[in-house]
Amino acid sequence: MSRLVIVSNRVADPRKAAAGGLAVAIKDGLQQTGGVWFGWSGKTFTDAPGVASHSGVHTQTVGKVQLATVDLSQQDYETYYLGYSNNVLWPVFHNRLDLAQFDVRFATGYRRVNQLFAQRIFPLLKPSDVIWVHDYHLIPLAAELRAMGCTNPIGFFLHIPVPPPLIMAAIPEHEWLMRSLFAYDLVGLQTESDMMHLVRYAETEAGAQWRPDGYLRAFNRTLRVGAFPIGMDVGEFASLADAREGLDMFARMREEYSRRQLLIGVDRLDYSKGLPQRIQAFRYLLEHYPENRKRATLIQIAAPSREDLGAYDHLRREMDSLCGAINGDYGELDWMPVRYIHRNVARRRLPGVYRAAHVALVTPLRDGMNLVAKEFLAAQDPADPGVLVLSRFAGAAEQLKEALLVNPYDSQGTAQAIERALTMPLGERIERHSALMTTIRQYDVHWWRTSFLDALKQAVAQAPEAVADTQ
Ligand code: GDG
Repeated sequence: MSRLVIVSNRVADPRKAAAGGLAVAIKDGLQQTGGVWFGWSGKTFTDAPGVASHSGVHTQTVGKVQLATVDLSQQDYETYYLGYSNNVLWPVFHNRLDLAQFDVRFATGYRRVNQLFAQRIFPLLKPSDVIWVHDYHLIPLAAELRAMGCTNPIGFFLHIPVPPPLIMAAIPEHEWLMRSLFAYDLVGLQTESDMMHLVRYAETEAGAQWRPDGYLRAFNRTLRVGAFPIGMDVGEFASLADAREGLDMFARMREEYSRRQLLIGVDRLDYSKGLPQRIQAFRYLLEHYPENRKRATLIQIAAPSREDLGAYDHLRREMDSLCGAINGDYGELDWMPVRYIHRNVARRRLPGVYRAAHVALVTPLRDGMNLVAKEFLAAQDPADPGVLVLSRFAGAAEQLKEALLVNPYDSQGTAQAIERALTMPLGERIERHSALMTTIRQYDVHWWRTSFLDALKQAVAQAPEAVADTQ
């Protein structure tokens, strides 16, 4: 059986309880076949940048898995990670051209780190290894590996959305990025609409031919493209919910909010998540449906994220101000509308918080998938479940059709949906929840991993020439 080599920006230690569903799924895949998980250590050093100055690979072995990491120079961290990954690709792919900072030094650093990764991974590879690269930090990695002579099967999964072609084309290096993608054998995206954006981009900007069986042909290469909506590990989350801390948390929340209806939001503090718009919609609810005053409380957990970036600092101040204003304007001595927590909450407590909530607000302005939506559903009591209010712009909306879908830019419409969720009869709640659970169980994270890897094998088995010949 081929070994699996996972490459991602960061590596999670699968032994740690804090690791989420994705780490669990990857660990399962790696444990089955044995393999390597490669990424940045999270550490930086201050020497001059450049390949020669980088220290070696740190390795440790966990069962059949080798964890391999490299440190980055401070300059590489600033240009590859903060600069190109999170100040160019993240905003543009989430349709936020206004926040993108195009700077040629960022692109240079991004390429340099992808080359560094390729140089460090290449000696670790065996001829029969299957390589699976994750996310926007590493788009050109396969091209760099191919340039060194790597002929292994290489798949890529993009965890974030693909923007419409004209938005993608605003990136000065978009042609290079696209050409780099064709060095993979398979590119996996979260949704059908992401897939169509990529195909339309490749057709119009690179003259690609799209075959209905899922292959794109351009740059003398054939690339298989598919939608593989990421799922969660329902079983892992259920056992977390049944563990002592999950149960304790649930009991404490239910007691604390016994006379209230609880709404929950759990997000990284990121401008893609629509947090200010969510507070505004909740404000609209209190203004126009006053029966919710002194009754509905929104707990918003906003885990700190990418705090070295200016846009995130701006968002933090905006949230402080909006939450302060809603509590100041509507709060009473014995009730505050919003409990805003700008801290990381331990993962083992999350299921208890989700389960105590009557409504979850998952209202990103744009999202690849959104696993919080699925976690909330998995944590519910099937006999008395809460209701999911979900943005139509989350990738999850393509799958979770029985949620109450909203346009997060529309405060009035979102407030109406929240009101509907808060007053939904038990029968309808059970019906919707049960249909949604069928979907998340069927398309869980194990389905995601195996269907991606099967498609990668199949894509490689179809030699490019053979595909081209059949055209
Ligand atoms: C990217 C894409 C795509 C959140 N707050 C805390 C906490 N979390 C956990 C949640 C969930 C995870 O973080 C967030 O996952 P999402 O999918 O919602 O969003 P991103 O972090 O933006 O992830 C996204 C995903 O990749 C996977 O492909 O779905 O679209 O943007 O698991 O529970 N966990 C803990 N404390 C917190 O305060 N422990």
